[in-house]
Amino acid sequence: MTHCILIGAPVDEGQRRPGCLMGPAAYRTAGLAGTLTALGHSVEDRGDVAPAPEGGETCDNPAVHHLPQTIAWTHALREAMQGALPHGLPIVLGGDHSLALGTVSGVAAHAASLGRAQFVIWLDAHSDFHTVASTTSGNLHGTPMAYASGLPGFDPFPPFPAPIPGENICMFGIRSVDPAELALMQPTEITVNDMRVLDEQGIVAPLRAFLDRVRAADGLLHVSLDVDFLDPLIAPAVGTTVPGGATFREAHLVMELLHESDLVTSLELVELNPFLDERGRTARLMVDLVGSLMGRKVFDRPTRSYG
Ligand code: Z70
Ligand code: MN
Ligand code: MN
Ligand code: MN
Repeated sequence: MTHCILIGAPVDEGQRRPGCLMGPAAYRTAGLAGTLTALGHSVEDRGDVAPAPEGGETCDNPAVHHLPQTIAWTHALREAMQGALPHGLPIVLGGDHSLALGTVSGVAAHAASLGRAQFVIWLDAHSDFHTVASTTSGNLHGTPMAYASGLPGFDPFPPFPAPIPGENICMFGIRSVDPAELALMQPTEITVNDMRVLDEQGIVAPLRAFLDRVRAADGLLHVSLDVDFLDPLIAPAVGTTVPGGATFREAHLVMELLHESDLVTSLELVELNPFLDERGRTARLMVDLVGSLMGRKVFDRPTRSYG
């Protein structure tokens, strides 16, 4: 039994397609709390976070938009995460992916305070490895992994509390990387399981390999699930669809393996745009995936032999 702490993060400023701010309400409407309690977990809904006061920050890159608002969210979400982590499993209901600037700051600061290593699994079509200086779209949802890696080029932001080493970051589902991101990621030790890797090796072996490293290091594990990790045919409610994403079965399998690992210490659901959904199907799928991550099984008998 896990104490789940729901944190609404109605962040919409990190991209240009309005609607992600409705994400938290859609997850609640799709029955997230009931799904968790039905699995035997306790649920505490802390409501929606409000951004900190804006600071009027500016930067040299004219493409960047909503910088002060994004920094204001970063402060508030870092605090919300740090406040929740000692009490249970935070499940952040986004909100576009710029919210991870704050949530990952919070988990990294928490891990550092415990003297434990922080690991991140990034389930996304995109690497989100731009800096404030390198982004050409100006959409700051494309930056959180570079921030968490401690890259320079985030001057207007608070310094990232405890940069996460590349060896501790594992990406899955990657199929859209801008040239500048590629150049920034190349020298890092980040494991990038792009769709080529998943097609050739399947998703199980690379995921197991990473989870073994988290366990060996007694690390904390943050899972960031971007809707566009999934194929747009099953998850249409997202502003930036990229064909060739994870299937229904692959996504549930990832969640089931994460459950069995018992290593996940925080989770965020990002980029759902309910305004683009078809009768709530994407929101429901995301809730079902959380169900698998939290222990739902089709057939609950130890018939499988792993390892
Ligand atoms: C592109 C950019 C992005 C998410 C789109 C896309 C970034 N690399 N991230 N959707 N989650 O604009 O920087
Ligand atoms: Mn605006
Ligand atoms: Mn993303
Ligand atoms: Mn994405």
